[in-house]
Amino acid sequence: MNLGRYEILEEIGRGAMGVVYKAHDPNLDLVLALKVLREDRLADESLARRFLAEAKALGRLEHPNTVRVYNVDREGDSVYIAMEFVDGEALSTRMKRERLPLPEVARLGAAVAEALDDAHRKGIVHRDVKPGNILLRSDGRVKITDFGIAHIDDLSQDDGTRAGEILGTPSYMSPEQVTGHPVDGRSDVFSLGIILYELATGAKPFAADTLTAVFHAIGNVDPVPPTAANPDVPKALERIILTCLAKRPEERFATAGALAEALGACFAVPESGPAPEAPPQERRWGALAAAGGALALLAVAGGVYWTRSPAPTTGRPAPVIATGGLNIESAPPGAQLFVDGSFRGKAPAALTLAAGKHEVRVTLVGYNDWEAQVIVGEGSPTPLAVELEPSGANR
Ligand code: 3AM
Repeated sequence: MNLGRYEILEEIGRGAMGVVYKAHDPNLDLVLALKVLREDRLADESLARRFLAEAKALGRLEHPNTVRVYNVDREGDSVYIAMEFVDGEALSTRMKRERLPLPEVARLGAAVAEALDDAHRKGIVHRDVKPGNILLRSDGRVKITDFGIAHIDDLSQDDGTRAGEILGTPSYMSPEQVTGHPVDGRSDVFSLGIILYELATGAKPFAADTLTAVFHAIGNVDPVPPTAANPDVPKALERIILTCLAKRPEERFATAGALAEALGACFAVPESGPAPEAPPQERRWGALAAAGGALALLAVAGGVYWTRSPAPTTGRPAPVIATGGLNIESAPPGAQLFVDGSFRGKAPAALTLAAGKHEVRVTLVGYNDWEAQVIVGEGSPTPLAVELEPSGANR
Protein backbone atom coordinates (compact mmCIF):
# COMPACT_ATOMS: atom_id res chain seq x y z
CA MET A 1 0.00 0.00 0.00
CA ASN A 2 1.18 3.50 -0.80
CA LEU A 3 0.41 6.88 0.60
CA GLY A 4 1.70 9.64 -1.62
CA ARG A 5 5.17 8.54 -2.59
CA TYR A 6 5.60 6.52 0.61
CA GLU A 7 5.37 2.73 0.70
CA ILE A 8 3.73 1.59 3.91
CA LEU A 9 5.67 -1.30 5.46
CA GLU A 10 3.74 -2.06 8.65
CA GLU A 11 1.53 -0.56 11.33
CA ILE A 12 3.47 0.48 14.43
CA GLY A 13 0.70 1.69 16.71
CA ARG A 14 -2.45 3.71 17.22
CA GLY A 15 -3.12 6.86 19.20
CA ALA A 16 -6.23 8.94 19.80
CA MET A 17 -5.72 10.95 16.64
CA GLY A 18 -3.90 8.72 14.25
CA VAL A 19 -2.32 5.48 13.19
CA VAL A 20 1.48 5.31 12.98
CA TYR A 21 3.08 3.28 10.20
CA LYS A 22 6.63 2.36 9.37
CA ALA A 23 7.15 3.44 5.75
CA HIS A 24 9.77 3.79 3.05
CA ASP A 25 10.52 6.93 1.07
CA PRO A 26 11.86 5.70 -2.32
CA ASN A 27 13.13 9.14 -3.31
CA LEU A 28 15.44 9.39 -0.33
CA ASP A 29 15.66 5.62 0.26
CA LEU A 30 14.79 6.30 3.86
CA VAL A 31 12.73 4.41 6.44
CA LEU A 32 10.44 6.79 8.29
CA ALA A 33 7.29 6.93 10.38
CA LEU A 34 3.99 8.08 8.88
CA LYS A 35 1.27 9.32 11.16
CA VAL A 36 -2.07 9.15 9.39
CA LEU A 37 -5.21 10.75 10.74
CA ARG A 38 -7.67 8.04 11.64
CA GLU A 39 -10.25 7.59 8.88
CA ASP A 40 -13.18 7.63 11.28
CA ARG A 41 -12.02 11.10 12.30
CA LEU A 42 -11.68 12.51 8.82
CA ALA A 43 -15.24 13.76 8.76
CA ASP A 44 -14.15 16.28 11.37
CA GLU A 45 -12.49 19.01 9.36
CA SER A 46 -11.33 20.90 12.45
CA LEU A 47 -9.45 17.80 13.53
CA ALA A 48 -7.76 17.60 10.14
CA ARG A 49 -6.77 21.25 10.49
CA ARG A 50 -5.39 20.57 13.94
CA PHE A 51 -3.44 17.64 12.60
CA LEU A 52 -1.87 19.86 9.96
CA ALA A 53 -1.14 22.48 12.60
CA GLU A 54 0.73 19.78 14.52
CA ALA A 55 3.01 19.19 11.58
CA LYS A 56 3.55 22.88 10.96
CA ALA A 57 4.55 23.31 14.58
CA LEU A 58 6.85 20.31 14.46
CA GLY A 59 8.44 21.48 11.23
CA ARG A 60 9.80 24.48 13.09
CA LEU A 61 11.44 22.27 15.65
CA GLU A 62 14.89 20.87 15.31
CA HIS A 63 16.34 19.47 18.49
CA PRO A 64 18.17 16.21 19.22
CA ASN A 65 15.39 15.22 21.65
CA THR A 66 12.48 16.11 19.36
CA VAL A 67 11.17 13.84 16.60
CA ARG A 68 12.05 15.50 13.28
CA VAL A 69 9.24 16.14 10.80
CA TYR A 70 10.11 15.71 7.11
CA ASN A 71 6.84 16.36 5.37
CA VAL A 72 3.13 16.88 5.78
CA ASP A 73 0.59 16.26 3.08
CA ARG A 74 -2.89 15.22 2.09
CA GLU A 75 -3.61 12.29 -0.21
CA GLY A 76 -7.25 11.97 -1.12
CA ASP A 77 -9.05 11.92 2.21
CA SER A 78 -5.92 11.05 4.16
CA VAL A 79 -3.81 13.58 5.98
CA TYR A 80 -0.38 12.41 7.10
CA ILE A 81 2.90 13.47 8.63
CA ALA A 82 6.17 11.90 7.52
CA MET A 83 8.62 11.94 10.39
CA GLU A 84 11.82 10.48 11.72
CA PHE A 85 11.46 6.79 12.55
CA VAL A 86 12.38 6.15 16.17
CA ASP A 87 13.66 2.64 16.76
CA GLY A 88 12.41 1.95 20.27
CA GLU A 89 9.23 2.24 22.27
CA ALA A 90 7.03 4.77 23.98
CA LEU A 91 7.65 5.52 27.67
CA SER A 92 4.05 4.44 28.32
CA THR A 93 4.96 0.95 27.09
CA ARG A 94 8.23 0.81 29.07
CA MET A 95 6.52 1.98 32.30
CA LYS A 96 4.07 -0.91 32.15
CA ARG A 97 6.91 -3.39 31.93
CA GLU A 98 9.39 -2.08 34.49
CA ARG A 99 10.23 0.55 37.09
CA LEU A 100 13.03 2.81 35.89
CA PRO A 101 15.94 3.44 38.29
CA LEU A 102 15.71 6.91 39.86
CA PRO A 103 18.86 8.33 38.17
CA GLU A 104 17.34 7.20 34.85
CA VAL A 105 14.11 9.01 35.75
CA ALA A 106 16.10 12.22 36.26
CA ARG A 107 18.06 11.75 33.03
CA LEU A 108 14.93 11.11 31.01
CA GLY A 109 13.11 14.05 32.62
CA ALA A 110 16.03 16.37 31.85
CA ALA A 111 16.06 15.22 28.21
CA VAL A 112 12.34 15.90 27.81
CA ALA A 113 12.68 19.25 29.59
CA GLU A 114 15.47 20.28 27.19
CA ALA A 115 13.30 19.50 24.16
CA LEU A 116 10.37 21.39 25.68
CA ASP A 117 12.61 24.36 26.47
CA ASP A 118 13.66 24.49 22.81
CA ALA A 119 10.00 24.43 21.70
CA HIS A 120 8.95 27.05 24.26
CA ARG A 121 11.69 29.38 23.04
CA LYS A 122 10.17 29.04 19.57
CA GLY A 123 6.74 29.97 20.90
CA ILE A 124 5.35 26.44 20.91
CA VAL A 125 3.70 24.86 23.94
CA HIS A 126 3.33 21.08 23.61
CA ARG A 127 0.06 20.85 25.59
CA ASP A 128 -0.02 17.07 25.61
CA VAL A 129 3.12 15.93 27.40
CA LYS A 130 2.40 12.33 28.43
CA PRO A 131 4.28 9.00 28.48
CA GLY A 132 2.77 7.98 25.12
CA ASN A 133 4.43 10.99 23.46
CA ILE A 134 7.89 10.30 24.86
CA LEU A 135 9.76 7.80 22.71
CA LEU A 136 12.78 5.93 24.04
CA ARG A 137 15.24 4.94 21.36
CA SER A 138 17.02 1.66 21.87
CA ASP A 139 20.37 3.50 22.18
CA GLY A 140 18.96 5.47 25.14
CA ARG A 141 18.14 8.73 23.39
CA VAL A 142 14.84 10.31 24.39
CA LYS A 143 12.61 11.85 21.69
CA ILE A 144 9.42 13.79 22.24
CA THR A 145 6.71 13.70 19.59
CA ASP A 146 3.11 14.57 18.91
CA PHE A 147 2.89 18.26 19.29
CA GLY A 148 -0.63 17.14 18.40
CA ILE A 149 -2.41 19.98 19.95
CA ALA A 150 0.51 22.34 19.83
CA HIS A 151 -0.56 25.91 19.81
CA ILE A 152 1.63 28.43 18.10
CA ASP A 153 1.35 31.69 19.95
CA ASP A 154 1.18 33.79 16.83
CA LEU A 155 -1.63 31.83 15.17
CA SER A 156 -5.22 32.97 15.49
CA GLN A 157 -7.67 30.97 17.58
CA ASP A 158 -8.95 29.57 14.29
CA ASP A 159 -6.41 26.75 14.37
CA GLY A 160 -8.74 24.53 16.37
CA THR A 161 -7.46 25.32 19.83
CA ARG A 162 -10.35 27.46 20.95
CA ALA A 163 -10.21 28.81 24.50
CA GLY A 164 -12.00 26.60 26.98
CA GLU A 165 -11.77 23.52 24.81
CA ILE A 166 -10.15 20.63 26.64
CA LEU A 167 -7.40 19.23 24.47
CA GLY A 168 -4.93 17.42 26.70
CA THR A 169 -4.90 13.94 28.19
CA PRO A 170 -6.80 14.36 31.49
CA SER A 171 -4.37 12.63 33.88
CA TYR A 172 -1.43 14.73 32.69
CA MET A 173 -3.16 18.09 32.40
CA SER A 174 -2.22 21.21 34.33
CA PRO A 175 -4.62 23.16 36.59
CA GLU A 176 -4.82 25.94 33.99
CA GLN A 177 -5.69 23.40 31.27
CA VAL A 178 -8.49 21.76 33.25
CA THR A 179 -10.00 25.14 33.99
CA GLY A 180 -9.68 26.31 30.38
CA HIS A 181 -7.29 29.14 31.16
CA PRO A 182 -4.49 30.25 28.82
CA VAL A 183 -1.40 28.06 29.04
CA ASP A 184 2.31 28.68 28.55
CA GLY A 185 5.45 26.56 28.86
CA ARG A 186 4.88 26.15 32.59
CA SER A 187 1.84 24.01 31.81
CA ASP A 188 4.17 21.51 30.09
CA VAL A 189 6.42 21.70 33.19
CA PHE A 190 3.43 20.63 35.31
CA SER A 191 2.63 17.72 32.98
CA LEU A 192 6.25 16.59 33.06
CA GLY A 193 6.09 16.81 36.87
CA ILE A 194 3.20 14.33 36.85
CA ILE A 195 5.23 11.92 34.72
CA LEU A 196 8.27 12.29 37.02
CA TYR A 197 6.06 11.65 40.06
CA GLU A 198 4.63 8.54 38.47
CA LEU A 199 8.06 7.25 37.45
CA ALA A 200 9.54 7.93 40.90
CA THR A 201 6.71 6.44 42.97
CA GLY A 202 4.80 4.08 40.67
CA ALA A 203 1.58 6.01 41.34
CA LYS A 204 -0.19 8.96 39.73
CA PRO A 205 -0.27 12.05 41.98
CA PHE A 206 -3.88 12.90 41.12
CA ALA A 207 -5.45 9.48 40.71
CA ALA A 208 -9.21 9.31 41.20
CA ASP A 209 -12.16 7.23 40.05
CA THR A 210 -13.89 9.76 37.86
CA LEU A 211 -12.78 12.40 35.42
CA THR A 212 -14.40 15.10 37.55
CA ALA A 213 -12.48 13.87 40.61
CA VAL A 214 -9.19 13.86 38.65
CA PHE A 215 -9.85 17.44 37.53
CA HIS A 216 -10.67 18.44 41.09
CA ALA A 217 -7.47 16.84 42.40
CA ILE A 218 -5.32 18.50 39.72
CA GLY A 219 -6.72 21.90 40.63
CA ASN A 220 -7.07 21.60 44.39
CA VAL A 221 -5.34 18.67 46.07
CA ASP A 222 -1.68 18.70 47.14
CA PRO A 223 -0.03 15.43 46.14
CA VAL A 224 1.34 13.13 48.86
CA PRO A 225 5.11 13.82 48.89
CA PRO A 226 6.95 11.30 46.67
CA THR A 227 9.14 10.14 49.60
CA ALA A 228 6.00 8.98 51.45
CA ALA A 229 5.29 6.59 48.59
CA ASN A 230 8.92 5.69 47.89
CA PRO A 231 11.46 6.46 50.67
CA ASP A 232 14.34 6.00 48.22
CA VAL A 233 13.44 9.18 46.32
CA PRO A 234 16.17 11.70 47.18
CA LYS A 235 14.92 14.90 48.79
CA ALA A 236 16.32 16.95 45.90
CA LEU A 237 14.26 15.00 43.37
CA GLU A 238 11.19 15.29 45.58
CA ARG A 239 11.61 19.08 45.74
CA ILE A 240 11.94 19.25 41.96
CA ILE A 241 8.79 17.18 41.39
CA LEU A 242 6.73 19.16 43.91
CA THR A 243 7.96 22.44 42.38
CA CYS A 244 6.75 21.25 38.96
CA LEU A 245 3.40 20.37 40.53
CA ALA A 246 2.73 23.76 42.18
CA LYS A 247 -0.85 24.78 41.44
CA ARG A 248 0.18 28.33 40.52
CA PRO A 249 2.39 28.54 37.40
CA GLU A 250 4.52 31.29 38.99
CA GLU A 251 5.54 28.87 41.76
CA ARG A 252 6.86 26.27 39.29
CA PHE A 253 10.18 26.35 37.45
CA ALA A 254 10.01 29.50 35.33
CA THR A 255 11.34 27.59 32.31
CA ALA A 256 11.72 23.98 31.24
CA GLY A 257 15.44 24.82 30.89
CA ALA A 258 15.66 25.54 34.62
CA LEU A 259 13.92 22.23 35.29
CA ALA A 260 16.38 20.40 33.01
CA GLU A 261 19.27 21.96 34.92
CA ALA A 262 17.85 20.98 38.32
CA LEU A 263 17.24 17.40 37.17
CA GLY A 264 20.74 17.22 35.71
CA ALA A 265 22.24 18.23 39.07
CA CYS A 266 20.06 15.89 41.08
CA PHE A 267 22.23 12.80 40.78
CA ALA A 268 25.46 14.53 39.78
CA VAL A 269 28.51 13.13 41.54
CA PRO A 270 30.45 15.86 43.38
CA GLU A 271 33.88 16.56 41.91
CA SER A 272 35.62 15.31 45.06
CA GLY A 273 34.22 11.85 44.29
CA PRO A 274 31.04 10.04 45.21
CA ALA A 275 29.70 10.62 48.73
CA PRO A 276 29.29 7.46 50.79
CA GLU A 277 25.77 6.08 50.33
CA ALA A 278 23.66 6.65 53.44
CA PRO A 279 21.00 4.03 54.12
CA PRO A 280 17.65 5.21 52.73
CA GLN A 281 16.10 5.88 56.17
CA GLU A 282 19.06 7.98 57.23
CA ARG A 283 19.03 10.01 54.01
CA ARG A 284 15.36 10.60 54.47
CA TRP A 285 15.38 11.70 58.05
CA GLY A 286 18.66 13.52 57.68
CA ALA A 287 17.04 15.64 54.99
CA LEU A 288 14.07 16.24 57.23
CA ALA A 289 16.37 17.30 60.04
CA ALA A 290 18.02 19.81 57.75
CA ALA A 291 14.61 21.15 56.81
CA GLY A 292 13.42 21.25 60.41
CA GLY A 293 16.03 23.69 61.67
CA ALA A 294 15.43 23.73 65.43
CA LEU A 295 14.70 20.05 65.82
CA ALA A 296 17.28 17.72 67.27
CA LEU A 297 17.58 14.33 65.67
CA LEU A 298 19.31 11.95 68.03
CA ALA A 299 19.52 8.64 66.24
CA VAL A 300 18.17 6.97 63.18
CA ALA A 301 17.93 3.22 63.06
CA GLY A 302 14.84 2.44 61.08
CA GLY A 303 12.96 5.09 63.01
CA VAL A 304 12.99 8.69 64.04
CA TYR A 305 13.80 10.25 67.38
CA TRP A 306 12.80 13.73 68.40
CA THR A 307 13.75 15.70 71.49
CA ARG A 308 11.34 18.55 71.00
CA SER A 309 8.56 19.70 68.79
CA PRO A 310 9.87 19.56 65.22
CA ALA A 311 8.55 23.06 64.56
CA PRO A 312 11.46 25.09 63.22
CA THR A 313 12.02 28.62 64.48
CA THR A 314 11.16 30.00 61.07
CA GLY A 315 9.04 28.80 58.18
CA ARG A 316 6.60 25.90 58.18
CA PRO A 317 7.17 22.92 60.48
CA ALA A 318 8.76 19.97 58.74
CA PRO A 319 6.22 17.15 58.66
CA VAL A 320 7.07 13.65 59.82
CA ILE A 321 6.68 11.20 56.99
CA ALA A 322 5.59 7.75 58.09
CA THR A 323 4.51 4.50 56.53
CA GLY A 324 1.54 2.44 57.69
CA GLY A 325 1.22 4.11 61.09
CA LEU A 326 3.39 4.96 64.09
CA ASN A 327 4.92 2.95 66.92
CA ILE A 328 5.29 5.81 69.39
CA GLU A 329 7.49 5.78 72.48
CA SER A 330 7.98 8.72 74.76
CA ALA A 331 10.72 9.61 77.21
CA PRO A 332 9.62 9.69 79.96
CA PRO A 333 7.06 7.03 79.12
CA GLY A 334 3.32 7.38 79.70
CA ALA A 335 2.72 10.57 77.67
CA GLN A 336 -0.78 10.99 76.28
CA LEU A 337 -1.12 10.64 72.53
CA PHE A 338 -3.58 12.66 70.47
CA VAL A 339 -4.18 12.24 66.75
CA ASP A 340 -6.23 14.92 65.01
CA GLY A 341 -7.43 16.06 68.43
CA SER A 342 -8.60 12.62 69.59
CA PHE A 343 -7.02 10.79 72.54
CA ARG A 344 -5.43 7.55 71.28
CA GLY A 345 -3.85 6.16 74.45
CA LYS A 346 -0.54 6.49 76.25
CA ALA A 347 2.99 5.90 74.97
CA PRO A 348 4.34 3.42 74.16
CA ALA A 349 1.59 2.61 71.68
CA ALA A 350 1.18 1.28 68.16
CA LEU A 351 -1.13 3.64 66.28
CA THR A 352 -2.72 2.64 63.01
CA LEU A 353 -3.28 5.73 60.91
CA ALA A 354 -5.15 6.10 57.63
CA ALA A 355 -3.05 7.29 54.70
CA GLY A 356 -2.94 11.08 54.52
CA LYS A 357 -2.08 13.98 56.81
CA HIS A 358 -2.56 13.87 60.58
CA GLU A 359 -1.76 16.17 63.50
CA VAL A 360 -0.02 14.24 66.28
CA ARG A 361 0.39 15.66 69.81
CA VAL A 362 2.34 14.05 72.69
CA THR A 363 1.67 15.59 76.11
CA LEU A 364 2.75 14.96 79.69
CA VAL A 365 2.27 17.10 82.76
CA GLY A 366 5.45 19.03 83.53
CA TYR A 367 6.72 18.78 79.94
CA ASN A 368 6.27 20.85 76.81
CA ASP A 369 3.77 19.50 74.30
CA TRP A 370 5.33 17.82 71.27
CA GLU A 371 3.38 18.40 68.09
CA ALA A 372 3.93 17.49 64.48
CA GLN A 373 2.13 16.99 61.24
CA VAL A 374 2.51 13.38 60.12
CA ILE A 375 2.03 12.30 56.53
CA VAL A 376 1.20 8.63 56.35
CA GLY A 377 1.77 6.44 53.33
CA GLU A 378 1.58 2.70 52.69
CA GLY A 379 3.82 0.17 54.44
CA SER A 380 4.79 -1.07 57.88
CA PRO A 381 4.51 1.28 60.89
CA THR A 382 7.34 3.75 61.46
CA PRO A 383 8.92 3.86 64.93
CA LEU A 384 8.82 7.34 66.47
CA ALA A 385 10.60 8.08 69.74
CA VAL A 386 9.77 11.42 71.34
CA GLU A 387 11.99 12.74 74.08
CA LEU A 388 9.95 15.35 75.90
CA GLU A 389 11.54 18.47 77.25
CA PRO A 390 10.68 19.62 80.79
CA SER A 391 8.50 22.74 80.59
CA GLY A 392 10.31 25.93 81.45
CA ALA A 393 13.58 24.66 79.96
CA ASN A 394 15.39 26.98 77.56
CA ARG A 395 14.73 26.27 73.91
O1 3AM B 1 3.04 1.33 21.61
P1 3AM B 1 4.47 1.34 21.19
O2 3AM B 1 5.39 1.88 22.20
O3 3AM B 1 4.95 0.03 20.65
O4 3AM B 1 6.36 4.19 19.97
C1 3AM B 1 5.08 4.58 19.50
C2 3AM B 1 4.01 3.64 19.94
O5 3AM B 1 4.50 2.33 19.91
C3 3AM B 1 5.02 4.48 18.00
O6 3AM B 1 3.67 4.33 17.69
C4 3AM B 1 3.00 3.77 18.80
C5 3AM B 1 1.78 4.61 19.12
O7 3AM B 1 2.17 5.92 19.40
N1 3AM B 1 5.54 5.68 17.34
C6 3AM B 1 5.03 6.93 17.39
N2 3AM B 1 5.79 7.76 16.67
C7 3AM B 1 6.83 7.03 16.20
C8 3AM B 1 7.98 7.32 15.39
N3 3AM B 1 8.21 8.57 14.93
C9 3AM B 1 6.66 5.69 16.61
N4 3AM B 1 7.53 4.72 16.32
C10 3AM B 1 8.60 5.06 15.55
N5 3AM B 1 8.83 6.32 15.10
